[in-house]
Amino acid sequence: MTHKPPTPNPEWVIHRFESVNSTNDVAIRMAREGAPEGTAVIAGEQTAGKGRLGRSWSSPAGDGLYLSAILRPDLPFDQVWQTGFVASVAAAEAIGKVSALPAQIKWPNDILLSGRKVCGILTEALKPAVTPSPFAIVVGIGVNVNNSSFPAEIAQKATSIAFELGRPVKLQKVEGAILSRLHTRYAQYLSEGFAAVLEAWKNLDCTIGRRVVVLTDDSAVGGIAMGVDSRGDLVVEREDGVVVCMAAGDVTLLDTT
Ligand code: BT5
Repeated sequence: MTHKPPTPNPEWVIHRFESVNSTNDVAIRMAREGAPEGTAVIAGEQTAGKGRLGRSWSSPAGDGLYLSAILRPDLPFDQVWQTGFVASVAAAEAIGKVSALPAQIKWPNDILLSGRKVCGILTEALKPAVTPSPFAIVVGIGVNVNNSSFPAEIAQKATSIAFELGRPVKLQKVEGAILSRLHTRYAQYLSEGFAAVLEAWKNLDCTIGRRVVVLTDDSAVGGIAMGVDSRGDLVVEREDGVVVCMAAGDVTLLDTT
């Protein structure tokens, strides 16, 4: 089967909302109803923005970009996780371009400016059984654009583009850059494969070589981040010399660069 790449930016078909619970939830509903690849949902505010693993994403009105894009790659379903890497490369490049600051990726797909989280990515997939084939992936991207403050629980680890630059930034500019880079990197992923995207990811990554603690539901693994393997797992050498591959988790960087 041949795969049709998404319509090129600016021809994404964008559905705009003032306020939604979650752009991912809206996009999932649209995907179930057959919305094609290249459909994007953008909201001015999310009342129940989602992070990974049931966590929440602070989404105040007017300050951030809340965007979900529907992709329908003609690829094996077990490669869905790779689109998270595609999106994180695209988001880091877009934020870097708009801000002219060095945006970096912390494994697996947090985007950081000055070591603080400026963007998070949540990828969700619908199997062919619940959506017209090929299956659908919803890539949710949240960017702190003009936030000048954050809820107390994230104040120490979050930042916005405007906060870093000391001046406001046009949301439209960030949106255009994200959609453009997402299109480019997704097209590259489809034509060249995951290795090319992973190479770009590695060039933006700030995790490898650092002393880390990786928290999962039931463990905390400390050591040196040695690399990312072909499955996207983080390879950590523990202090006792044992090397472990982490498929999921939250990384805390312990040393400074
Ligand atoms: C993420 O999860 O980072 C994925 C966030 C995805 C948000 C987008 S917005 C558009 C689309 N629609 C949605 O409903 N979601 C997507 P995770 O790695 O689990 O990080 C969540 C954690 O980041 C929270 O537990 C907080 O500690 C922190 N956090 C929450 N809001 C934040 C914000 N605005 N900026 C920085 N950190 C935040």
